[in-house]
Amino acid sequence: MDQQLDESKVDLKEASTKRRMWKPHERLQNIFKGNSTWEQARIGDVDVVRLSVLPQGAKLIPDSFGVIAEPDWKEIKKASLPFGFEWQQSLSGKFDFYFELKKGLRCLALGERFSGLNVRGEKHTLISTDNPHHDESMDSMYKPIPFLVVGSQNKFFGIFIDSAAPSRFDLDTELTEEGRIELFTRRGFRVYVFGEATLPQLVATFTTLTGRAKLPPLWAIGHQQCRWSYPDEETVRELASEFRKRKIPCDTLVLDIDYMDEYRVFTTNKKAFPHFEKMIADLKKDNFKVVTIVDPGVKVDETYKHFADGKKQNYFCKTGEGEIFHGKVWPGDSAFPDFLNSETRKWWADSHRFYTDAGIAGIWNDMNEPAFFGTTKVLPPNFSEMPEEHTEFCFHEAQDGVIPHLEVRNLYGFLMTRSTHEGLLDARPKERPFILTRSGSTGIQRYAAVWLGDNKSWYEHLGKSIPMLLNVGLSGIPFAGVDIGGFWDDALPELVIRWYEVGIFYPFFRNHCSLSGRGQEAYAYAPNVEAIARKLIETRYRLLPYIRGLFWEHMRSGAPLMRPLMWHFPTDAVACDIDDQFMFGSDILVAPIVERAHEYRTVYFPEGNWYHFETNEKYEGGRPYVVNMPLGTIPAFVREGAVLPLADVMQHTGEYTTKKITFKIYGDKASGVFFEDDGISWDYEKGGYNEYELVYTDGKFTANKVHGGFPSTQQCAYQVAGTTKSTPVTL
Ligand code: MIG
Repeated sequence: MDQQLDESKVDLKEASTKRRMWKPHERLQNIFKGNSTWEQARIGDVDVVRLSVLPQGAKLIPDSFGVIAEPDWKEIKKASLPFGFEWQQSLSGKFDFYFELKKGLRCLALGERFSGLNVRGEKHTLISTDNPHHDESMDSMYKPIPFLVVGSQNKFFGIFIDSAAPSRFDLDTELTEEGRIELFTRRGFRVYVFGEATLPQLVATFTTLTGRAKLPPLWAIGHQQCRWSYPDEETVRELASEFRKRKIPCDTLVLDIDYMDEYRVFTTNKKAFPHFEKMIADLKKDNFKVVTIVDPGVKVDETYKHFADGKKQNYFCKTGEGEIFHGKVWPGDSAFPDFLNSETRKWWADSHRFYTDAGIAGIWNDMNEPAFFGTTKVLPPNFSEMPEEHTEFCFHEAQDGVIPHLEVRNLYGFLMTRSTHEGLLDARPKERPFILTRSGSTGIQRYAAVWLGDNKSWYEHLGKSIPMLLNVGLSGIPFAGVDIGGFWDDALPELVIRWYEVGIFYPFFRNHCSLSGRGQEAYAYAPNVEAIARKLIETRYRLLPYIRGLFWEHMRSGAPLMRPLMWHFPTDAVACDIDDQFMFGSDILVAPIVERAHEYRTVYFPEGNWYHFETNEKYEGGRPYVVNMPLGTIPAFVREGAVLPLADVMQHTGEYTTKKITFKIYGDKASGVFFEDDGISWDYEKGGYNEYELVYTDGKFTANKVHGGFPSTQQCAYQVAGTTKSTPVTL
């Protein structure tokens, strides 16, 4: 069977006819004959209307894996929706949504897009895709999340299509002030329309509906080092000893595909890693966690336990003829677990005992779009409706019967990761699991951190990481980052330093690169470069108490850690347009240099006063400044009125409690939050944490205990920024 789309086989005539059907001014006839209902609920501070659509012939509205909240829905006759929102079915495998998109309204979120912050004026196809060439002409990426936010100032609306099928958003590309969404499905689905509300309210409501990230283990927000690949035990041990010897802080070493026996998941390569468990145990003594990659493709090999088991139990996706579907990935011909099947998920989850027994701390799920070699475009260019049957890919057993892959493709990575999450939780119920995933869809934040896949060691990609991560955050995912230094190509030292300057503010903080090209570890360069990298990584560790507070805030409000300026300054038109700066929580403005051979950049300061993180120089808000930022600058400015909890430098988070926390005060009147718990267990869910409100006024500092439930051993002090005096504080 043809497993990859062959573009040479595309019928051009048919393609052009179908393309002509995409005319913004022409609407095709509405052929809908199924059932639909409107309901309304109040979620948080926001009114939400939901439309449920069951097309003719479809059996049921499939369970949503993304939505977890069940508010009190009240049926209504007809909803009055913002923007003249309308919907219809124009082909048996296609639904259309139309809405006005008045000039000046911004479009945000939509998961992972190669785009600036405002995704307006573009077409966006939402189908999970492994395309390692990130450039302007690419469309789909790894994480499709059909949640669109539209608005400006304090008035935002949201549209969320709760369907695993592909969709295409046209956000006024024709400049007719109209938005259109096509959803390609034959199954039932739901659409949620939120608003109006402020941006924070909207994200709070969306994440109430689709869930929030729990607190990550403390170690997982420290420095992680990865490479495709550290090929053997010796290299991995050497890596660990270099970090410790050179005093470059690091918590986690990540093993890519070469730890496996010919890329068979749930195995190790005995030649390259003869003492795998011993190696992990030794690294543990040295306070390193080890994370291993796990891909979904299971090598087709009757003598391999996981293939044989999966085959026997009927856990793999099938072809149209009912055979096990084969796709080519690292192990060669591979079978793909059907994660829609709950028994498959359980089997996959349980298989992780292999890793947990060996002492592996966390799991990295890659290739779970799922990727098939050579398929960088999943939908053919003339795709205009969901075909009734299609054989390019496989079939899944879903609730409503056997269905073709494209209908549920967007769920594949999500369900794989969810299963991994269950596996780690089962094996270590008392510990917060750490999972990293490349693909994911709505709600993935409940299970994993994400990174944005195969970027390049390009300044362009360094710059793009900011708006891309901002939109990922607005889509509900707080724990995100990109490969520091860039994945493909050689990273020269200047780029790596500039990348660490930004990367210390990524919620997920990992240096990773491909096998081709030079290494880009913080110590892979000359000593002066290493010294700068060390300082930046140390700064990340100093920021950990603040970062923990931000994760805590996310849990309670849904707020991402990285926020566009408009999150806090919605009525400042200049701030709203900026996406080469961002807020890291409410107190830190990050404005990095993302170009080669630049030492100055313009920084726009929103209202208030701001202080350079390193020099404490003061900047008045409401205007731009040209700021000198030589290589190695920490590109951060602290808001006047903030109290930042900062830790002393440590080599890994195992030392966290032995280090002093300093509450750094900015301005005469300042306040902040300090959160602490054991950093690993679930006790915080039962009250086992401390939360303090930090207040500085009239020259007096107080830490008010808002919640006490954790026996702290932390040594604390406060310090007014710009002075050197540190005054002990007893909490
Ligand atoms: O086809 O496992 O995005 O981080 O190093 C490449 C090898 C497969 C893609 C991931 C990348 C990882 C690499 N993987």
